Amino acid sequence: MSPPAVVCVSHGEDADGITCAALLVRMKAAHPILTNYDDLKDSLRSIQPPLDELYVCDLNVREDLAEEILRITGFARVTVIDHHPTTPGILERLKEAGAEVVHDTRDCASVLLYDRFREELGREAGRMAAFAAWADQFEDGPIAEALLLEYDRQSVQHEGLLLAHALPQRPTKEFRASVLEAISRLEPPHRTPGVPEAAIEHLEETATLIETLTGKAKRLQVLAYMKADEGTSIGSVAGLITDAMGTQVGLCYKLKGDLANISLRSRRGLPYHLGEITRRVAKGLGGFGGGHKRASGASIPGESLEKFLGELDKALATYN
Ligand SMILES: [Mn+2]
Repeated sequence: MSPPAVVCVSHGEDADGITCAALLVRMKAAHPILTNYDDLKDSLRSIQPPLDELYVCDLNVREDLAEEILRITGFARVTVIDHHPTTPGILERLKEAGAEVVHDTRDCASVLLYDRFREELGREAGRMAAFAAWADQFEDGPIAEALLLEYDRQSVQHEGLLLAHALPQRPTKEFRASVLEAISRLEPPHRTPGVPEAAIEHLEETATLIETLTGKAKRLQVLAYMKADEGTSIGSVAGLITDAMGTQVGLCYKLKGDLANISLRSRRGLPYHLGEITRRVAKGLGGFGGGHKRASGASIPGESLEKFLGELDKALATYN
């Protein structure tokens, strides 16, 4: 088998990243590599010549990853499409090395990708990007807002949310690959085998979880937090904590070796940028973190967890 001419490395854990990969499969017959932040460096390292084009989608380009991408610009055309807040200077360096960078923190990556390749992809592919906008909670982005006017709003919303609920329920390679393949054929998610069932299962788990969180989470001034139970996603639990506890911010963590992996979610309409605050507090404690306005994450030394909770809560409280 000859090596693929076009490769897409995309975030494989949610609808936004998978949709980016699917649209590139459709448009460029790209070979998709679905990855996460733990495997991303290895995924990029595996990319060797000969290659015509590389797309990196829905992935925050950190300093150490930029080096790998710069290496690849030496032998292939590179396009980065992302919406995560990025350390200043990194994207500029990629551009100087000849990479194309499509970056805007206001829209999801699928919508940015669709907007960039609108002509080639065509109107029906835009519907898939619109699903991703709902699933990724970027339906109010400037491009997404206009795009959503083009299609039946409620069916697009429902299809997008089917993906949002089904994907965390079936975190397997096989399921993600079948969703990717279906989107690349522009099939609405409700027709993809297993998607509606997984979504309903997830909703049931969510309802049960909200009922039990009330007794488990601990409340500080602005945030409430808890340790994750086995097998739950810290991101979704963090979001549900704000629901169950009525707090502005929810935090859920897992201990992995001597590290604490932390996920945070805030309600809409709050004045602060959760990603910025998370980054600052995590960095001060010898870890790293960051993310979006209402969703962020951090990885810090486990022994600093108590301190992290206190400092973060204080930083949030002084904003109010
Ligand atoms: Mn995204």
